[in-house]
Amino acid sequence: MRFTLEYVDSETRARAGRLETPHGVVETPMFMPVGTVGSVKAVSPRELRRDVGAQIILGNTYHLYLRPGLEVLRQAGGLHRFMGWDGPILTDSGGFQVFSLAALRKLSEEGVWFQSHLDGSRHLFTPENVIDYQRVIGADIMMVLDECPPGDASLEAARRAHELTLRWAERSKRRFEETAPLYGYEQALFAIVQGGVFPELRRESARALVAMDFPGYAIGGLSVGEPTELMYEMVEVVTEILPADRPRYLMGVGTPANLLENIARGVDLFDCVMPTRNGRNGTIFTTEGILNIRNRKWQTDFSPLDPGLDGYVSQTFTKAYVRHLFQAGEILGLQIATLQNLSFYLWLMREARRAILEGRYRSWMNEMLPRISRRL
Ligand code: PRF
Repeated sequence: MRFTLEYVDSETRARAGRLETPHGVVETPMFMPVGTVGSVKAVSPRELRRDVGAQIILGNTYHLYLRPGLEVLRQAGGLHRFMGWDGPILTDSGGFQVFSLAALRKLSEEGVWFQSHLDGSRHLFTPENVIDYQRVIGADIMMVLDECPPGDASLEAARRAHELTLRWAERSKRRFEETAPLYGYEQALFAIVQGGVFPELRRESARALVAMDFPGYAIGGLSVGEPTELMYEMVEVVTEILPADRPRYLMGVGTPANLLENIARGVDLFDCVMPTRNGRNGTIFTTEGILNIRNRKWQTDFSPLDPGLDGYVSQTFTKAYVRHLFQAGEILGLQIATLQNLSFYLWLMREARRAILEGRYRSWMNEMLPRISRRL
């Protein structure tokens, strides 16, 4: 994996880069659609590529390990082949999902015991075995196992989680170096910075992980209930320390405005369920603002879903028609809403990248923020 910085903005800390993976190039800043169980819900890989313009997607070790299970993925020849997506895949380690989904978690130095949210069966994730699992999945980019404390964690709780995450990062890296890819292409391992909302812990975490020399760094533990301003402050504190020549990935963030603000603070990669999940409940992101398509006010609005995007879905279907599909409980409504939202997120990243390369990121962002945050 190779990361090349193409341009760093002089007014903000926004960056434009190129991440070369065995399954293709990712132009940063970039948003990764979430394909938790080996499916970006309601969208086919061909649509993801051709209509949305996705360059990389995210999968979850936790879900894939539980279902379909690693033996199926191994026999399929990895997740790319299994799901028919031949672009890059990043997998989350499972740490975060264990804490947000599983029952009866028991955390120790060794790892985390949990009960499956599907059938209650008991499992242990360790820093070592989640590396092995991500080898089987065949992710281009794997993540270390970490502990993500809640947004209101005390200094003591945040310190304990950050220190455990550091020890786990060492063990992850060791296992990574002792094992080999299964499918003939290289995989990369990214570290995860923790430290809650405490600047000194964040600095400690970032410095220690940088000393371990990972090819990329994620910022975890944010957008977990803390005030937005604190999230921005923590990102700033961390990106100041992370090496300029490695990609930075802000996990699980966020709204379109969150993306632009964090790009300005030096983040290159994002993932979030917001465009897909919110789309399925009728919240549609457009170049004109955010609308709830179930609202009565769209009943006879025959304007395109998004006049500002030139894709098939944005131009072909009207607001009135998509509202009708939601009213009628038609599956097509979920597909259209998801495609529109992902197309919008990917468009936003392409525009941000262009503004960075043209040296006008700050003015572009200031003009864009009110437009994309408006409730229609
Ligand atoms: N750790 C991991 N995955 C994550 C997070 C984290 O802290 C977050 C927090 N926003 C989302 N996904 N491993």
